[in-house]
Amino acid sequence: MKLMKLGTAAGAILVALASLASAAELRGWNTHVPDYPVSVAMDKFGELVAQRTEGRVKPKTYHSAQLGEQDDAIEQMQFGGLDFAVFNLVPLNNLVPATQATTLPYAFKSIDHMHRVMDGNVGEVIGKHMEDVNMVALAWYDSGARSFYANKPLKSLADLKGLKIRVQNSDVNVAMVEALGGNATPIPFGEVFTSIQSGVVDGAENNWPSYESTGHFEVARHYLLDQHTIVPEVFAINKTTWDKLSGDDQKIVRQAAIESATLQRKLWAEREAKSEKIVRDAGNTIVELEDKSDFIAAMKPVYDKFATNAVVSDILKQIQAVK
Ligand code: GTR
Repeated sequence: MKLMKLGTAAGAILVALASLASAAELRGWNTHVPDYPVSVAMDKFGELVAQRTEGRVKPKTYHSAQLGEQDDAIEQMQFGGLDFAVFNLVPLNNLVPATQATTLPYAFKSIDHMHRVMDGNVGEVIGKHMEDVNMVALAWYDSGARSFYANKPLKSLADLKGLKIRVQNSDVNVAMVEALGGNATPIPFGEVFTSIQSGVVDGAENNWPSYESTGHFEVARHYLLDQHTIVPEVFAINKTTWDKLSGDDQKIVRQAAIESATLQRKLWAEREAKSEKIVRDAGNTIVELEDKSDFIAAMKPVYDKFATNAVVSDILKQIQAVK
């Protein structure tokens, strides 16, 4: 009644405020700095969803691990503290073993191969397994190929022997480094720079953009391009949040995530080239590991341990069957 007496403009403002308060504000987690391809694409997702739902759903991404490191974020996603996130699949390995098939060394032939695999049945199968931990997979982002770097010369695989290498928190990655004769230490992403600088570890492994954007390339100046893994990243939404959305809003949210992934893959290719240039211009020593056969042979115990269970071996077969 009172509303009627306030002029139309004031009434409209009140209605707008009321709908703002009821808009679903979704909290998104991201580990990267704001200009990173993942970050820009997640912001785009937020814009698209807010626009297309006319403000009913308003996603906001918190960059630079403001909401915690990846392992904490994975826990928060299961229990509802977060609504959406982009996760690298390696830190999901222990919780969702199906993801291990995509993070085993040399599982994918190339980045394009990884895209074809993840956009097809394998992406769906892994998505199903993620639902068991309250997450819905909406799209797959790129994170290039990962290689080792250290503050000591890395001219060949043999140079990794005896080095302390930071890995993401995954039993597969611990086993990979140990099979190469290194000592694996799981450390959160945000602590790797200081860990290398202070000598807690001798090196780590990552793709060009992360090697560059974190400044790791300034403290670990030897990069051995072995390209051991091509790890997909998942755009995931908390399943409870997802189930609360209307069917129409679910369609909008899924479509926006897919479009954000297309943008992310394009930005990724550009950023890879840019990061590589920055690192090369800084004078770092970059060695290409052309013959990967020793690396592949050394991975036998890793495959024996992780690729023999039914779920992982079935997904691996599907990956190999995709041309
Ligand atoms: C990056 C990845 C991050 C994080 C990081 C790490 O390439 O995009 O999500 O997993 O590697 O090494 O922890």
